[in-house]
Amino acid sequence: MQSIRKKLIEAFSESHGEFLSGQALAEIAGCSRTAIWKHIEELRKEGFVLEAVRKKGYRIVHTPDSVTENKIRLGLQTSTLGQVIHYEKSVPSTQKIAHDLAGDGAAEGTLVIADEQTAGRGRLMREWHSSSGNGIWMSLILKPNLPPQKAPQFTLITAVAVVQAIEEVSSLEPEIKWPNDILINGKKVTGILTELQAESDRINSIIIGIGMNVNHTIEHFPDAIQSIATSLSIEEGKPLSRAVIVQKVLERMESLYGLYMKEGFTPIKLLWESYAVSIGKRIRARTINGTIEGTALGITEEGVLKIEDMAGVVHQIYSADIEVNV
Ligand code: BT5
Repeated sequence: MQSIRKKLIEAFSESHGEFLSGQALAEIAGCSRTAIWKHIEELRKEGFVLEAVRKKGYRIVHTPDSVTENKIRLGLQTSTLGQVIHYEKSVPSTQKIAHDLAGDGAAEGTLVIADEQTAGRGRLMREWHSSSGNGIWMSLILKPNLPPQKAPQFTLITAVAVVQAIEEVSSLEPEIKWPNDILINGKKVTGILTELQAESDRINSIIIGIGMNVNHTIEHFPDAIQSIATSLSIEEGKPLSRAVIVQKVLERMESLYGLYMKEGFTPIKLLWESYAVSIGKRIRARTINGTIEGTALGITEEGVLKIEDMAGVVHQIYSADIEVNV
C-alpha cells in the first residue's frame, strides 16, 4: 500500500501541477486504476485537494499544512534523507521512536516526525515544549562509518543545515549559539539533540532530534519560556509551511553531510563560524564540572569550543550551556 502511495506522490512531485492520467498513474504505480482511485480518495481525506478532469486525469491543486509522510514527500529533493518517513500525530518523543527503529536496523536517512510530542526532551532530560500542529518535531537517523568521538560534529552540521533552511524560506537571519541552539533576535527558535548508538570504536546510528518553533504565537509557549523562545512566524510576521521547511532541512543536511564525509569537518567549520554568535565575545559556560568565564575563541577541528579565561588559560569545552555577553 505504502509503496503505491509513495510512487503516486513522486509522480505528482515530478508533474509540477500538470495533469496525470489515471492510466499513467496506474502504470507508474504498477496497480489498477481502481486502486489509484482509492489512493486519491485517501489523499483527499488527508486534506489534499485533487482536481479530476475527464480525459486529462488528476492534479494536485492544494496541499494541507501538515507534516504527514505524503506532504513531506511531495517535492522532496533528496536521494537518502527522508526517503523513509514515519509520521505520527502525537507521540511522547520522536527521539525514542527513532532509537527503537535504529536498533531494529532502520535505513540511513529514516525520518520520524510528529505533529505533537507529549514528552519532548532536550539535553540532560530537560523538557522540550512541543505543542500540537505548529512546530517541527523530528528525529533523523544517520549511519556514518565513523568513530563515536565524531558525533558532536553532527550537532554543528545540523545547526548549519537548519540556519540555511531558515534563510531559504524567510528573510530572517538566524544565528547559532554553540553547541545546539538556533537563535533569532537573541531568542531560541530551534534546539538540536544529538544522540548515539555506538560500539567503542564505531557509530551504529546517530539520532539527530530537531525541534523547531514555526507557527507559534507567543501564547503557545508556557510562561517559563516566553521570554527566551520565539517562532519563525513571530519573527517573520507570517505563517510558514512546516513541510517545506522539513524538506529544506533534509536537502541542506544531505548536501552538508555529503561534504563532511568527503572533505571532513573543515568546510563545515568555516560555514558554522560564519553563523556563530558567541565567537570573540565574553561568555559564561556552565558545564557539569563547573562554570568557566572568558572569551570564546572559536571551535577546534573537532567542533569543541575554546574559551580563554582571565588568566589566559585556554579551556576546551565539550558540552555546556552558554550565556553570551556576560
Ligand atoms: C535542546 O535541548 O535544545 C534540544 C531540543 C531537541 C528537541 C527535539 S524535538 C524532536 C526530538 N524529540 C525530542 O524529544 N527531542 C528532540 P537543551 O539545549 O537542553 O534546551 C532545553 C531548554 O530549552 C529547556 O530547558 C527550556 O529552557 C528551553 N525550551 C524548551 N522548549 C522550548 C521551545 N519549544 N522553544 C524554545 N526553547 C525551549
